[in-house]
Amino acid sequence: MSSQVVCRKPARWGLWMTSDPRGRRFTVEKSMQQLLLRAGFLCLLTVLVSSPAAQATFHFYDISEVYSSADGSVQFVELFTSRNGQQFLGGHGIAAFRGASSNDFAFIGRGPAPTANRSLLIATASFEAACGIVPDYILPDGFLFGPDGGVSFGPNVDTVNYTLLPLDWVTSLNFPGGATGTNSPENHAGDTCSLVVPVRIDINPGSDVDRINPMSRSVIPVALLGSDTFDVLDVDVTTLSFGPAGAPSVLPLTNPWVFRFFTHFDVNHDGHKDLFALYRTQETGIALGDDEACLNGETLDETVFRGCDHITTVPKACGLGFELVLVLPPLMWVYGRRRRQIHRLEERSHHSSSKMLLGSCSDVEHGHA
Ligand SMILES: [Ca+2]
Ligand SMILES: [Ca+2]
Ligand SMILES: [Ca+2]
Repeated sequence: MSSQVVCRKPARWGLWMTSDPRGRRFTVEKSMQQLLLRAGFLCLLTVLVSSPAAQATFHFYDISEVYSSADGSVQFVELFTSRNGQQFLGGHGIAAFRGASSNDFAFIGRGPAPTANRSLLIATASFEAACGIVPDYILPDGFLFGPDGGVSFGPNVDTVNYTLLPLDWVTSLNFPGGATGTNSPENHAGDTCSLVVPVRIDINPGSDVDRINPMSRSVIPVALLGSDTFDVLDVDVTTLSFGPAGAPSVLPLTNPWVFRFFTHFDVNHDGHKDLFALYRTQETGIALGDDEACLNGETLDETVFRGCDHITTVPKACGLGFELVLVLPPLMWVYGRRRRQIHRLEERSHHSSSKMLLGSCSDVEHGHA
């Protein structure tokens, strides 16, 4: 006869306390279903405790790369983490220090996610133009100290110290370890770039309106401007390339005669000789909507440089800027020559008519006489 259960209450794990009609108390095993339910709950609890979401924080980011230009206008700090759930940056920040001086930058709100094997790029406003990728956060100019100093992330997460921060546009400090290597900033999206020496260029020199019709069959004049710190004689002219597609110069810059008489002169009259060259529009890769075009090149010691200038792209009907510069002078010359010819013919004709008139008058006078 099976016992009739009249009351139940928990005894210990896996057992129920029960009693029969005579009041004798004993324990029985729980049903398998109840045991599975309890085991499932424990598993779920374990998973929740050990899951990345439960570890969602910020402190697994480390400082991975640091750079500053000599004037402090182009600086960046790169962070890296191999873990997910590190986007909770709000309330934390980066501090640059040197002796008793320090600069602070605070993150606001959450950072971008996911974070596993991603970088965060915190850079000055001029960084994008110098390197070509968009930083995740903007630092004020001169944030990092140099040539010696340090950076910390946290507080109390990661701190790096340096004695000689590279300022050469080529190398940066990489951490952990602080080794010097070619700069390689990377943002959260995974975009990477390398800083290059910035130089100045002038597209359509002497003209404030740099209109370019991308479909034009003409050429675009570009002056690479020399300065106190940049001598265009140091340029390896075979490396010059203009526009997104890297058009080569139409002028043979390696020809000493061409170089001396057509390309190497002071275009903007500032006392520094410049390097003038022409690039075929359709080889530049400039497209409608582009608002900037850049000239890339290397110096003879293989230092990479880049200079950019603003442009306005226009459709074919409006893109007459440089074409008119080329076509108008000969047209004006032909027009002027034609006008002079007509004027001379008119003068001759007027002179002949006057003579005839004078002759007939004289005949009349003689007739009267
Ligand atoms: Ca890097
Ligand atoms: Ca210009
Ligand atoms: Ca000049």
